Order: sequence, then C-alpha cells, then structure tokens
Amino acid sequence: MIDKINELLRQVEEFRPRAAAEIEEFRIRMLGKKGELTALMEEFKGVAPELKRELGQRLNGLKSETLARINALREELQNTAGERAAADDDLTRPGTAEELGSRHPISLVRNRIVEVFSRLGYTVAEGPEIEDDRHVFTKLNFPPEHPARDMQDTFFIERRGEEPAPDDILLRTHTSSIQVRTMERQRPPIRVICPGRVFRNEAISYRAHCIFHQIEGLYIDEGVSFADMKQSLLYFAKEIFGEQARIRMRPSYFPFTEPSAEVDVSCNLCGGKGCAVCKGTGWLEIMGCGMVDPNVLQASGIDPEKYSGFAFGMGIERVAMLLYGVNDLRLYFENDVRFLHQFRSAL
Ligand code: 2U9
Repeated sequence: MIDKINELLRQVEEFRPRAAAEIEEFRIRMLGKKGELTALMEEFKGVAPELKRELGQRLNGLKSETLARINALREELQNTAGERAAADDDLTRPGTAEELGSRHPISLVRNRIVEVFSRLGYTVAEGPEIEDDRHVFTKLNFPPEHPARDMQDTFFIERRGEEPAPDDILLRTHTSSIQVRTMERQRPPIRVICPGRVFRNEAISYRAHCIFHQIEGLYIDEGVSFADMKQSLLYFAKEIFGEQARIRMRPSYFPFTEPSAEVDVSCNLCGGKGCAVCKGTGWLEIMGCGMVDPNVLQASGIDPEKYSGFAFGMGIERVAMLLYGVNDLRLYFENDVRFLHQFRSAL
C-alpha cells in the first residue's frame, strides 16, 4: 500500500495538464467515487491496526497534496495570457493564494514537549552550539580520560594540546551545557527545559546522524527527590503518548547523575503485549534521567548539602520516530517537501 501511495504522489507531482478539462479528468481519476484514492481508503479499512497510524497519515498527506496540486493547477491555467489581460482590469478579482508551508516534525515535537513541561513550571533556556570543554565535559563530572572527549566522538574546533583542557573549543555533544550555564547565573529554585541541536562524530545512516536534536530538563531546589522525578516523567509520558502510558526505569550510568536510569514507556502500538516495534518487550526506550551528582552542583557554585535536583534528556528525533512511525533518521534532515507535507495536519 505504501508503494501505491508513493506512486500516486509521484503522479500528482508530475501531472502537467494543457487544458482545464484534463485537470477535471485527473480529479475524477484520483478523487472520484471510483478513483484511486477512494479505492485506497477502502483498502485502508482492512489494514492491520499497528499499521493504521502511519498509513493513515500518509493517505491524508496524499489527499491534501492532490487537492493542493489540483487547485494550484486550476489557478495557473486561469492566469494564462489572454485571461490575465482582462483580469488585470478587474480589481475585485480575488488574489492568487500562496501555498502554505508546514512546520518541521522536529519543531512540532519540540513544541509539544516544551508545552508539557511549561505546565509544570519549567521555562525554556538556550545556549551556544559552539562551546568550551568546561561547560560540555569538565563541569559535568566527565573524567579527563572519558571516551566522549575523544576526537572519534566529538568535533573539536580548537585544541590547546594533546590532553583535554577546559578551554578547548568544540561543538556541543549534548544540551547539558545549557543547564550548566543556567546554574552559573541563577540560584535555585531552577526549573529549565533546554532544547537544541547537538553534534557527534558519527557516520550517517538510517539510525545515526552527526547532527540531532535533544531536549533536556533540570529541576533544582531544596528537598527534590527521585520520587518527584518519577512523577514528573510519568506526567510527561501520559501527555505525549496518551493517558494509558506507563513508564519503567532501568538502572544506568552517566557521569553527571547519580543514581541514573534509562526510562522506557509502554509500547502504544501493542498496549504492552509485545509487537515488532517494541521487539516483543512491550516497552520502548525514550529517555535517560537521574539525580544531579553533588560534584556537578558544586562545580557551578550550588551547595549540595542544601540543594538537590533531577535531570533528564531525550533525543527529539527518537520521540518523533515513536509518534509518527518514521524509522529513517535521514528523512528529518533532507527537507524533501513530500516528507514534510505529510505533517501538515499533525498538530
Ligand atoms: C546537568 C546535570 C544533569 C541530563 C541527562 C540524560 C540523563 C540522558 C540522553 C538520552 C538520549 C541523551 O539524546 S540522548 O543521547 N540523555 O540520558 N541526560 S540525565 O543530565 C544533566 C544535565 C545537566 C547540569
């Protein structure tokens, strides 16, 4: 069915009519009672439930693309030379409609996540993409020999010497540097959500890219506990994936949090029973989190005896993949309008 949708999308794009009658013929062939799209809608009724979301979105995309193309072609034909001369004199004639663009799926997901955390009192903070080692590694408790500080993983712009140094200049590998800068200039209570682009020295494939988008959160105050973190992340999961969503935590390790955990959300395709998407486990990994390590608080002048906090981080592409069923990361960076227009009615 996907092949058929793609084939029809191609036909829509390549359709070049010479007369208005051809446009009407094309409209009937695509959207008429016995048209191609009507037949696909019929076929869609029998599609397996786990494929419905993705195929439904693609079908809707195809329909709006077809209608937009037909309208644009009609307009174009009306504006042919002879008619235009007459029309130019008619000041009451409606103007030519501009075709509207659509928001990028990464922006849609980022905005949704920001909105959820704003309801919990978080404000948005941003920071530079070109950073120093101090804010990306040193103040986040990364030891000098940590593999992330290697040329293999990080894009360096200026290095002071062979050994890692706090003044080295690099492209940030995570958005945690934004929270470090927030801690430097603001006293607790701190509640920030930090979206942004990050850079890692990775070969590009369907599941890895050297640029991607992260969103991280930080909450510091007196008496902030692991239970507070769990409750906030459960609220987030329910707001994004639906009221039925559950979360589980698995122990993990990050230099900047202790204890640390990976967070899974119950698979919304199979309801936790196990399917191809969750590889039979019923769970999907969505983010990492943990209690801010006392060394990290101390490094930015916050007293760990008085204050505690939690932090979390996730890849926006990963959340978008789970929400929209797009499983090739490269699509998010190519800006092909045939891909982007499928999100016209997403949010
Ligand atoms: C400060 C203190 C703690 C941010 C955190 C994670 C866990 C995490 C990854 C998820 C997938 C990044 O996109 S990903 O590769 N992130 O697991 N991030 S806690 O912790 C901080 C940040 C700043 C000052």
